Parts: sequence; C-alpha cells; structure tokens
Amino acid sequence: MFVVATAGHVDHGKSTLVRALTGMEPDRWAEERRRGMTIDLGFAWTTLPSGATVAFVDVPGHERFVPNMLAGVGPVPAALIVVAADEGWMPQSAEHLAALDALGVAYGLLAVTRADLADPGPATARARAEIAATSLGAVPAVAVSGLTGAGLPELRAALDRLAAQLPAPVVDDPVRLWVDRSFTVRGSGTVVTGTLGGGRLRVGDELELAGADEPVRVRGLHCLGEARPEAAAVARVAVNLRGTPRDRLGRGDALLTPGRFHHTDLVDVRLTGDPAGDLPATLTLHVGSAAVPVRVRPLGPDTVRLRLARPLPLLVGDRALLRDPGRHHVSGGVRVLDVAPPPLGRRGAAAARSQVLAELDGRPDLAGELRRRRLIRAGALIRMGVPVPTGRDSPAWAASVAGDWLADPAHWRQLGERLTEEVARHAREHPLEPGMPVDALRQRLALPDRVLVEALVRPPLRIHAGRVGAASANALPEPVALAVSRVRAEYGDRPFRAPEADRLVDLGLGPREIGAAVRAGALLRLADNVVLLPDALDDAVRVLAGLPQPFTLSAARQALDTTRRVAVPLLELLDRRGATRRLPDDARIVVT
Ligand SMILES: Nc1nc2c(ncn2[C@@H]2O[C@H](COP(=O)(O)OP(=O)(O)OP(=O)(O)O)[C@@H](O)[C@H]2O)c(=O)[nH]1
Ligand SMILES: [Mg+2]
Repeated sequence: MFVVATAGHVDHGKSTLVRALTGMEPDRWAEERRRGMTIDLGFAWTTLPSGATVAFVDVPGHERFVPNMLAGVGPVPAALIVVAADEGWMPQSAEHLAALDALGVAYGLLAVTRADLADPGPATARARAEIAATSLGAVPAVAVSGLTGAGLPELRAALDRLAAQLPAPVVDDPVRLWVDRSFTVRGSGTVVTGTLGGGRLRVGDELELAGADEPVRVRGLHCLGEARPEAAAVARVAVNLRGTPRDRLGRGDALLTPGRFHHTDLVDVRLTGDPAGDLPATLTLHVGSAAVPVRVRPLGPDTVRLRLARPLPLLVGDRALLRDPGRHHVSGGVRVLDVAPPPLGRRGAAAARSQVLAELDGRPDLAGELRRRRLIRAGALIRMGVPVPTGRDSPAWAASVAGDWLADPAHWRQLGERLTEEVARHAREHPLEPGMPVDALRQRLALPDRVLVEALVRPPLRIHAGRVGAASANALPEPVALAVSRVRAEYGDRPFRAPEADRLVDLGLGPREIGAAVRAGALLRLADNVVLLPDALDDAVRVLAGLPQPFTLSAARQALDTTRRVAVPLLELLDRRGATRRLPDDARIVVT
C-alpha cells in the first residue's frame, strides 16, 4: 500500500477526483456534503492497474482548515497536488505547496482538474513552475475531469509510476503512529487511525502513549476496512485499543514502540524558510498530526530553540513545519538537530550553542553526540533517534564503558586520571582510612552512576569494601600495625581481657587508630575503648558451648576469665550475630 495526501485550493476538485478514482466518499460528514466543502480529513482507497493499493488522505482546501490539512500531510511522504484549470494557481495552492516544501515532501503528482471547463495549459504551466522550485522538483502533470472521467486512466498510470518510485519503508523501525482520528465503536471501544510510516503493528502489541502511565494494548487492527493480525508500513491503519477511554487520546497524539522515543518540550532546530530574525516570538509547530504552540528563541541566522507547550516524541532529523496561524503564513520547515539540548543559563552559553548548532545538520551522529554529551546511556541516544551500533561492526569507541553507558574516549581518559588524583589526595588527607569511598568519588567526579566509578578503577587501584585505594590500602599504617601487634603479644594468651583505656593510650591507639584497625579487620570493637583481637569471637563460642546450658552472665564471665566490661558487650554481640540466644530469664544458650 502507499499513501498519498491531496493538496490544493478550496473547490479545485480534490474530493471529486478522489471519489472518481476510488468510488468512495471522502467527505465523511453530513455538514461537508451539505456545504460541498471538505472540513476535515477524508480517507479512501483503490487498487491501481499494477495491483498496488493506493490510499488517499483527502485534505480540505479552505484557508480556515489548513491545520487539518497539515495533520493529514504531516505523516505522508507523497502528494497529489490539485489545481483547477478554470481558476489556476490560488492562495491555498501556494500555502499547501509551501507546507509540502517545508516538510520536505519529495514525491508528487500534479492533477489539473476541471479540464472540461477550461484549457488546462496555463494552469499546468504555472503550477509546474511553482512546484519545480520546491522539494518536490519536476513532477508529472495530468489533465483530468472529475465530471467526465477524462484523464483518469492516465492519472491512475501516473500514480502507479509514483508508487514504484517511493523508497521502501523501514519495517524494523520503531512505531510512531500519529493519530489523525479517534472514535468509539460500539462493542469494541476506542479506535484510532493514522498513517503508519515505519515499523510494524501486531494485534496484542503493547504501545506507549505519551502521558499515560500504563502501556496501551492493541486489541484489533484494520487496514482499509479489513481486520488484520498485523500491519507493516506504509499503511493506513485503524487500531482498536483495549481499555483506553476515548477521551485519553486524539489527533496529535502518537502511539509508540515502548521505550524508543524521547518526549521533549525543548528542541534546537535548523530553519529552511524565513530567517530566524524574522520569526515572531510564538508560532505553531506542526509535526506528524500534532500542532503545538511554541516559543521561538533565535540561536543563529538559521537555527532556533523551540519551547513546546506540550512534549512530543521527537527524534533528531525529524522534519516539521512552523506556521503563523494569525497571518496564515507557513514560516518554513524545520529540521530537528537536538531533542535534549543543554540549558543556556551561563553568560555566553547562547553564543557557544549557536556555534555548535551551525555544525549540525540533523543527521544522527554518534561520535558527535558523545563528544558533546561526554557520557550518556545507549538507551537515551536511541530514544533521541541516534542509532548505536552493536556487535562486531561497531567501532571500539562506541563500546560501552560500563553497563549501557557510552563515553567520549578523551573524556573517559581524563576521568580516569582525575580518579587517580582524587584517591591520592584522599589518602594524603585521611592517612588512616583504607581508601576513598566509592560514593564520595562518584560525587567528586560528578558521575551519574556508581558503575562508572567502578569501571574507572584500574590496577594498582582496586575496590575493597566499598572503597577505592591502592591494592595495599587495607594494610595498616605502620604505627597502628605495630600497636596491634603489641596487643596481640600482650593479650594473645588471655584473649577475653581487653586493654584498659589508659593502656590503649599508652599503645598509641586513639579512636582514629582503633577505627582504622577495626576497618582493616585487625581489631574487634565491642564498645568504646573495649577492643579484642578478632579471633576472640570464635574462641568465646567454643568456651561457652562447653558450659552447662543455659548459662548465666556470671558463669560466662568466669569461664571466659574476663570482666563484666567485656562480657556484657561480648555476649550482646554474640546474640546479634545469632551465635547465642538470650532467654526470658536473662540466661543464654549457645545456638548450635
Ligand atoms: N465541471 C467540473 N466540476 C468539477 C470537477 N471537479 C470538481 N468539480 C466541482 O467543483 C466543486 C468543488 O469540488 P470538490 O471536489 O468538493 O473540491 P475540493 O477541492 O474537494 O474542495 P475542498 O475540499 O473544500 O477544498 C464541486 O461542485 C464539484 O462538483 C471537474 O473536473 N469538472
Ligand atoms: Mg474536498
């Protein structure tokens, strides 16, 4: 299937032509038929001589309904431009063409209608000249009459040739279905329609809907009136959604492959029409079927920052259109350069940004993104529309540095150097600590994720017990190591006697030294100033297990040959570790 949108001035015969080609009524509303005028989008389809199916999105020509027209052409890559032979080129012929040009539509046909009323020659010549100056370039022209049917076979043949020219859709792409209609079908619930430009939809798929917390599920699919288990781009589709109330979504919303799109209300774009300096401060941005008011901030002769009134799922490289609704003026097209641009708080930031934007062309560029963002998750880049190669063909610099984090190679090297410096500085300032805590390092280096710190640690540095230090960092500073070995020498044969506070002072074991020895596992702290050698715990359990069970505090104290100062916190520690259990009468048993 291929999809073509009509374009052209009011009353030039667009709907008549679609009706003549398809036998279907594109004007769906009674009011449209009563007034003989299209108000909203119409949909009709037919089979061409080659067997290809063409679906038309028929748009209104009246200047008041240009926003509806834009919602129809936004997602459609080909246009059938209609000009009446008897009226010739008119204002909305020009405005519609400007819109197609702004969106970069490159495939089209010219149909000069009402050829039974006037010589189609002059209208054809003028229209071809106007069209040739746009993204459509030179297009084939066919003179037709919707009334007599003259020229219709030629137009069908021309449509077939157009279909053959269109680039093949990318069916592996994520789905971004811009909704152009939503309605309720009795017994089925909410149905939305749209033009599927890329990807594939299946019954049962879960899709993301901006602003909804829960994914929405595809309950049924129709293509051109027929139920289908799946639909691949390009296609006109009607999607029945399970459990989604009708008022939750409408024109301008998008159904998305979950997790594949970045919703943004701030984008930097390149203009393809009026220069940045000529734009008013507020305009309407049209993209897909959406129309959103935007505030415009120039950042260069042809680059601007747009602040959207509501977020949209936009990708780098997207084409969109800016229009001034008050003046009925298409200001021009935009190409999205950045969907997650940096804030411009600092002095000079805008000027620097404008230089960066001057270098961008809207083509996704992984190396450039890494250089500018320095550190980013692969998933975040993909959601911006920047593909991240994986597997054997991907360059080494595009490999993740940790988890799914990617880094600019120069920045990553620099971070490694800074990490080493920070660890060395920490060691100088805290000689008794066995290394710098990973989280402190994460904060010093302003890294968003702990795994990045871990990935930056290289020998001779290593991570031990949540700290980064030299591999020998849990060896104690010499004076502390000496003091501990004296404790061992003095108390080794009476392991449950703790040195008295003044003895600790004599040994040079103040609170900081004790802390260092405890962290290094060289001493066991029972309470302030109550320390034992670390093997004392296992020994104590052995001794206590030899007592008649249950045993009292005093029996334990005697068996361990120690004082209450040691016995009380020692038993409490054994309780906490589950080695002993305290009974209601304060006696204890050893847990075996
Ligand atoms: N004689 C003649 N009349 C035509 C032809 N095509 C359309 N008309 C008439 O022109 C009028 C407008 O036709 P539509 O098809 O409604 O025009 P449209 O471009 O769809 O108009 P909008 O959707 O409102 O922009 C109708 O009265 C048609 O009958 C034609 O080829 N020959
Ligand atoms: Mg019409």
